[in-house]
Amino acid sequence: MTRLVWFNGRLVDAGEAVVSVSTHALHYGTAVFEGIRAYWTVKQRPAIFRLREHVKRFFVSARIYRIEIPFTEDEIAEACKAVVRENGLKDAYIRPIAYIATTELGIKARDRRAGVAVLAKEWGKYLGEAYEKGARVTVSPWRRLPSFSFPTTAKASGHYINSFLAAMDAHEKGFDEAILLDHRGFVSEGTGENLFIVKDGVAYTPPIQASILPGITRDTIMTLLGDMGVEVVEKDITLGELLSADEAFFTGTAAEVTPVVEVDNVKIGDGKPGPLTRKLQKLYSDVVRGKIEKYEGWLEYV
Ligand code: PPE
Repeated sequence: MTRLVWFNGRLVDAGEAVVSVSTHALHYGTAVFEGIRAYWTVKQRPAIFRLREHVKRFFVSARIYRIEIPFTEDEIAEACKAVVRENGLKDAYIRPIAYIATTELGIKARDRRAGVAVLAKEWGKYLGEAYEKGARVTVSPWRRLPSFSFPTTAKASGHYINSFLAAMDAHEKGFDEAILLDHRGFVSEGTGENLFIVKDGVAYTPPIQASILPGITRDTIMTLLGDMGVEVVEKDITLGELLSADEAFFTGTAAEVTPVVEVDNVKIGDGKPGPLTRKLQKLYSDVVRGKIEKYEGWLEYV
């Protein structure tokens, strides 16, 4: 992480942005967070990609969990810009987090006021070489929890204990990433990415009902596909459909567009990143760097 962290309303040295070991969120996972990227643009200035949508999701996640953020959406958006600007970053990964700060033990927090921090760091390719070569993934033995267990549309820290298990399992087995199925057995998403498949020129992605996090990158890609004249269908995807796809790729703020070329050693298509995936990778990277005027509305300059 970088030197300056926005912590409860002001920029402080990272060493000062610390919490007590009694913090409610540490014991019970009661925090919500965001992952946002800033990119160095053609205007020779960094811009934050879809900042407003991320900040909005942050507040919705907090509202669902009744975590009381003592700041406005504008203040958090400004904090995101400040950590990029004041740390002198060009490309940055920004991580706002709001956590139940009470140090009183007990699940039922009487005081649900949040501590809030916004961190920033430089974060290259999320899945490393897989961005170019394509990811080799495994289907996790751990399934996504259903939306009747917790609100899967919220980006809450506690939810990630499931992703953690799946990611560790995949890593130990020598894969780049895991794909999780939902409780019914349909394809859900990666540990930190949404998934798309392409079959006969049509793109498919699992629906909200498949316990996915409704990704902002997923939304971006659906818009870009639509504008390219490619049909996108949200529907339940079976493992068989995934394995017989022509192409597959992950989307996410951190992962951007990362090809998936193998699932449990079965090649997807010819086992190389597909042509539509490549095209989207390039287009996404142009869009976030402000190279395409049509999509500049998604950029908020720092
Ligand atoms: N599903 C999950 C489970 C998820 O964590 C992410 C983001 C997505 C889908 C894609 O959402 P979006 O970023 O809005 O397109 N994962 C974040 C966390 C990565 C991490 O390892 O930490 C991210 O990409 O920032």
